[in-house]
Amino acid sequence: MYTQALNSQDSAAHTAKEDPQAEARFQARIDAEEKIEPNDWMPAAYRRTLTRQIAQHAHSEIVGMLPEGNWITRAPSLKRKAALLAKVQDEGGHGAYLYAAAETLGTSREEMEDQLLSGAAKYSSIFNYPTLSWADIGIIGWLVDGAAIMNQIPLCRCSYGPYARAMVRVCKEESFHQRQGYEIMLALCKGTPAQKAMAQEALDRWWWPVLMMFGPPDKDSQHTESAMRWKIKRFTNDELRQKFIDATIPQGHFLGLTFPDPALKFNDTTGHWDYGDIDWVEFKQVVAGNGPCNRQRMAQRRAAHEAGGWVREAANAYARKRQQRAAMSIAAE
Ligand code: FAQ
Repeated sequence: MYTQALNSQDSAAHTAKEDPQAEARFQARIDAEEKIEPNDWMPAAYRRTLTRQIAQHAHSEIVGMLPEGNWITRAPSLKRKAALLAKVQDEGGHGAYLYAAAETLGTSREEMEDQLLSGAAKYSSIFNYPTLSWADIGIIGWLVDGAAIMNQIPLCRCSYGPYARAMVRVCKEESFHQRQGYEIMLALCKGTPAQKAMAQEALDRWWWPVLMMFGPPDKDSQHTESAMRWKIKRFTNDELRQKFIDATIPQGHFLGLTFPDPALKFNDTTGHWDYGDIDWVEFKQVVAGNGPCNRQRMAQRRAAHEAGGWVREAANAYARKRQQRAAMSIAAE
């Protein structure tokens, strides 16, 4: 998407030598809300943190196809199947834009894929939970996409141009995903007592893991301070989590559902919903690879990568053939 316009890896723009004056000019551009583009000078740490965040985001979209993909063959109607197929394809597309945006920072897609498949790279904790019932598909759209939108709308104003631009389209698609999820929940909650119970049971399992999507509390977040200074992040993890909770509680109450948090209470003084303690030990376990589905997800990704080997070989052979033909026609001129 962008890489054809880039300077080579060893260009002056890419190898950002630490230089206080250049850093001050860079920060001034950020403070003036200018976008940083791939060939611009940037501090090595800015490049590193963006590559990390965008790659993790891309991996999340790709691994995130698995829990919902699990239900495509079991969707309860043709309409639901068509919508779910389209949604899962959209997530694959988001992964592709994000890998392209990360490549502009100098790391190849192959390297990023290797990091995912070797277990060296992270992806969102939420995709390590199982989808046990059809209501889980409603919950993923309503809450997981809802949390993703809350986090990604501010990323449309991220200082790095390619990431910000990719986010604009991603957010449009995520908002369709969120609405289709909420509509599934509405249908279940207006349905039979068994359907309503299925919706409640799904909310009980997913609520706390969804709150973990926003990352560790601010006091434990390693990257927030620098990411805010560089205007990669516009809000802290806790700020976004609170915004999400405030927006979501009334939606859940409209469905007639109860959130599995006895401490949840509207605070008239702050104007926000107070909530109970998140189990950060569980979060750390899931991120460390010990969640309910981590091993299954990675096994599925590795198998898909191996099964797609012939496509990569064919694409490379075709690219070589085109290059040879182009070289021959130049030689013949
Ligand atoms: N899971 O210092 P911070 C979606 C890691 S897309 C796993 O606070 P930061 C679409 C973090 O990477 C969902 N790891 O980090 C969809 C860091 O590790 P490192 C993904 C997590 O970057 C819907 C360490 O903890 N969205 O759902 C998590 O400033 C439906 C310290 O944390 C994005 O990636 C976590 N939940 O803030 C697809 C959005 N949280 O690298 C299919 C972009 C934190 O130092 C179906 N990313 N960590 O080893 C971000 O906004 C940020 O990266 C945060 C974390 C907010 C996720």
